[in-house]
Amino acid sequence: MYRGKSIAVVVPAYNEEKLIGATLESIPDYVDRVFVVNDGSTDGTADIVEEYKAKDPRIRLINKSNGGVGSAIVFGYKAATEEGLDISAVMAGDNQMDPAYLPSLLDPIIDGEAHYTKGNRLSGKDSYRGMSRWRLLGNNLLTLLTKISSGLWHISDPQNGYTAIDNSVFKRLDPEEIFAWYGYCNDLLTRLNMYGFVVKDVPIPARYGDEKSKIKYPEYIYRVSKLLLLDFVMRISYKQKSKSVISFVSAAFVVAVLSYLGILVILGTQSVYQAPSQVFLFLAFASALTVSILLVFYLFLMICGTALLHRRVPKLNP
Ligand SMILES: Nc1nc2c(ncn2[C@@H]2O[C@H](COP(=O)(O)OP(=O)(O)OP(=O)(O)O)[C@@H](O)[C@H]2O)c(=O)[nH]1
Ligand SMILES: [Mg+2]
Repeated sequence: MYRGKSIAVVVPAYNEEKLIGATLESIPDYVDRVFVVNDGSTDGTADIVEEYKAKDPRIRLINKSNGGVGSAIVFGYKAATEEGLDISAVMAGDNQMDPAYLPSLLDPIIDGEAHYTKGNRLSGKDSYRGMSRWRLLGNNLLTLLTKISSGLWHISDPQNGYTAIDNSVFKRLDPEEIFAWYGYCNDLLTRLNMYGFVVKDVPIPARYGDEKSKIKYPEYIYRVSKLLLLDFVMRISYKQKSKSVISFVSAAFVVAVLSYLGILVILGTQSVYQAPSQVFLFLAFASALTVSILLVFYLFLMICGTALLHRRVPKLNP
């Protein structure tokens, strides 16, 4: 228990025989349950976890067929909610997450400031030390794209897997909808914002050691870019149902119509008011064109979104 709340740690592990032991040893005493999700490792990961399980009754090993890191984490979240634990944190099986920072992820949830917290390695110069230049560049680019996709403008380092979620919030999501592969963290951010849940960044420095990343970059770039685009459309389509978006679009439509009417009036009276008409004509035309382009873009998104939502209807459970 930590500050009166029961804590689960979900450990996704795929071929982590080298580092899974160190990861499990480092999990703090106040953690109530540890769910190691091993999906299809071909090395000795499962055997090592079994050894630790015999010594530490908090550990539960979940073996499943390989479905990607996202699906492994969702499996862990499901097990934790089924066992009635209050909060689930994620600590990867490659010992990249420093347990000393776990309280800073749990506190905002317990204090009612956030439903989901995540580490941020981009908060200052010292925090991204150890990250290669390419990774830093990629991370910054993904930060920008995820801000646009998810609408969470205050969030950086979306790829950070060191997170914690309020399990009462997880229960309300549709787990089958969450992206199964590496972009799961970006997808979860979009869904949480879409439903109005609060996400908070916690500065946590990067920790790199002997681990080997399993990410294959060409596949990663293709699949995650596609996901970010689909999530953007999904979010906008979902939000369009809200009153504020409908009134914003109606207001934009009125501005466009009035601007075009203004142009017609100016053209009609041009011979009388020759001098000022050029400026007004230009301003009215520019505003009408801008608003029209935005409206066309918006309608295009709506059409795509409607088609998309037939496949992936976002649901929020009561
Ligand atoms: N269960 C399961 N775990 C996975 C899978 N793919 C990756 N993982 C685990 O998820 C964690 C994170 O994966 P990494 O490949 O290290 O990716 P990352 O930590 O986001 O990126 P790096 O900074 O490059 O290490 C590791 O503990 C992996 O063992 C998978 O398909 N199934
Ligand atoms: Mg890693």
